[in-house]
Formats: sequence, structure tokens, C-alpha cells
Amino acid sequence: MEIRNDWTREEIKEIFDKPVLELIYEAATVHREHNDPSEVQVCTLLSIKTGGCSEDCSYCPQSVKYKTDITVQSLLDVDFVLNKARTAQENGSTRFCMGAAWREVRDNRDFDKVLDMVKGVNAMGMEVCCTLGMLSKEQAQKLKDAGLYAYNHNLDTSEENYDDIITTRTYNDRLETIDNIRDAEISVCSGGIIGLGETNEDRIGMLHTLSTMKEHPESVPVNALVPVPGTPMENQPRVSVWDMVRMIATARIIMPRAQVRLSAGRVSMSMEEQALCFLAGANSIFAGDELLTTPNPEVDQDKQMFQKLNLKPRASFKGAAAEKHFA
Ligand code: SAM
Ligand code: DTB
Ligand code: SF4
Repeated sequence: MEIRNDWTREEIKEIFDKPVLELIYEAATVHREHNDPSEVQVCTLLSIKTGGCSEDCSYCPQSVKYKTDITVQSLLDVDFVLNKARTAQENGSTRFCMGAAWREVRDNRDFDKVLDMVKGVNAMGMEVCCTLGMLSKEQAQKLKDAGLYAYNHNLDTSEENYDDIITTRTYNDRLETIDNIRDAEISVCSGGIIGLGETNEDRIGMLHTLSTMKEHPESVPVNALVPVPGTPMENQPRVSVWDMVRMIATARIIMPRAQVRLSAGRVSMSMEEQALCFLAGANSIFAGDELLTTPNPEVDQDKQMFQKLNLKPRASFKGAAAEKHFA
């Protein structure tokens, strides 16, 4: 199947609304044409700067606007981070993602430290990813020069729903940073969260924006809200597995070569539910008992799941992103 960037909302809705088993079957078929379905990439996240963020993202425990039970932590030391990356690699991770609770990157000593972290992780032969908030073109170029492979910057929800979730920045700010990443030839990781009280139209809208970008994001994280006490989303009901499967399967069908990442929310999913997500085309997980600040399944539990489902952890630098990176 050809890669399309001209999907209409109606076409995406038609896919999204299919009977769920039919949808899974179609997504599984597309998945097999473009990816090795026996491989799932294992990635590790590390919060390199935690809490105290000036944005008001209503799902996020790290915003200063909400009183949550997290430990605020200024930027970690380079050596500490590189040790964490080494351990992650020893445990089978091939991608290491460093997250900072910043609204945007500033040109200061902290940014220089992050550049050193990027250089160090890149030298280990892992895919190095950062998520640091908004970025200028110049900052994106500096990260590229340091060896950054991917940058995560989520749309999170539809343009229509954005103001109900975040008021301190606009959808357009988000798109601009994504353009800056693309222009610096860093691979784009962009997806969203479900379970924020959005409608199916919002979910379809977000998938429409992602799949009609000039180039699809090479990586599309699908997060299920982890409701955190103290945030405005604390009482949101748990996302149903069928909602997760519809998102993953639709993303897989309309962006066949993207790495679709089953991201936050696995801690409340059974192995059987996660298996459905892999069948529907998810081909990455985050490993380790913590995401950035919220819990994630234990490493041993994931090892057992890989054994049971006959999944293999994927090597680094495979797929569309690698082809562009090494072209
Ligand atoms: N500050 C940067 C930014 O917002 O781009 C990077 C870090 S931020 C924590 C990265 C992503 O984590 C957000 O875009 C959101 O999709 C996800 N996230 C944050 N809190 C979450 C939660 N409680 N449950 C699920 N996903 C969450
Ligand atoms: C993404 O889409 N999911 C990951 C990664 N990008 C940075 C983060 C999920 C964070 C969940 C909330 C937390 O642990 O603080
Ligand atoms: Fe800050 Fe990112 Fe959390 Fe929003 S999601 S409050 S930008 S850390």
C-alpha cells in the first residue's frame, strides 16, 4: 500500500468506526506489509528535570498549577544520566528518551548539559530522543549536531479540543516546533493522549492532522491517560482497551511505516489487552517501572509478556526513520 498524506477526515472516520474486529484485522494486515510483527521496540524514558513546569496541561502532574505528589528535581547530572542509559541498554532498550518539564528550551547552561547527554547516549549506539518542550530552529539544529535522533512533541488532542486541555500555548505553537524538528532533519515523534474526556471526533481530528503532515511522524505515541491526583483529570475513568485499539489500529492503517508506540497507561492493562494492541499494530513499549513520574509495569513482567507472545525486542536504527537518518 502506498503512503498517503492526503487522507480526508471522512476516510479516517470510516476506518476508525469499523467493527472493531474488522479494524484489527485490517490493521494487522497493513502492519505485516510494512513491519516485522514479531518485533517490538523496547524504549526507556528518563525524566531529566522533573516538575515545576509553567504550562497548565490538565493531564500533567508536573505543572506548577496543580498540587500533586511528585518530587521536583532540577536538571540531573550528565554522568548520572549516561549511567541510566547504559543500564537501559544492558536491559535491552534500543531507544533512550530524556524528558524535561520545560515549557520551552532556553539557551543556557542547562541546554548545554542536555547537548552533552545527547552526545553521550548517541555514542553508545542507542537511538537518542528528547522531549523538552518548544524549540527554535537554531536549538533544533544544535540538538541535531549533538547527534539527536528523534524529538517527541505531542499534539495530544485535536485542534478543536486543545483550549479545553491547555491554555498556556496554542496548537500552532506545537505545529511550529514540529516544523523546526523536521527542518533540522531530526525524526519526529508526535502523538497524543486519550481519556481526557475528548470525543471520537477529536481523536479522528488529531489523527487527521498527523497523517496529513508533509511527512508522517516516524513515531506516533498513543498514551492512555494515567489519572494523577491533584490534576484536573484525576477523576477521569480508565480508558477502555477498545478505545486504545481503535486509535492504534487507525494510526497503523493511515501511517503504515510509523512506529506506533503503546506508551502511557500499560500499568492498568492486562497482558491480553496489550496483545490486542500489538495485533492492531503497536510496535513499541516503554520499559522500566516508571515512565517520567507515573508507574509502569515491572521489567520482569514485560519479559514474561515477550516470552508468552513470542515477541522479540527490536534492534536500534530500523525503519523509515533510520532510512532517512543514514541516507
Ligand atoms: N514538557 C514537554 C512537553 O510537554 O512536550 C515534554 C514532557 S511531557 C510529560 C510529554 C508527554 O507526556 C505529553 O505530551 C503527554 O502526551 C504525556 N503525558 C503527560 N502526562 C501524562 C499522563 N498523566 N498520562 C498520560 N500521558 C501523559
Ligand atoms: C509520550 O508520548 N509518552 C511518554 C513520552 N512521550 C515522553 C511520556 C508519558 C508520560 C506519562 C506521565 C508521567 O509519567 O509523568
Ligand atoms: Fe509541562 Fe510537558 Fe507537563 Fe505540559 S506536559 S505541564 S509542558 S511537562
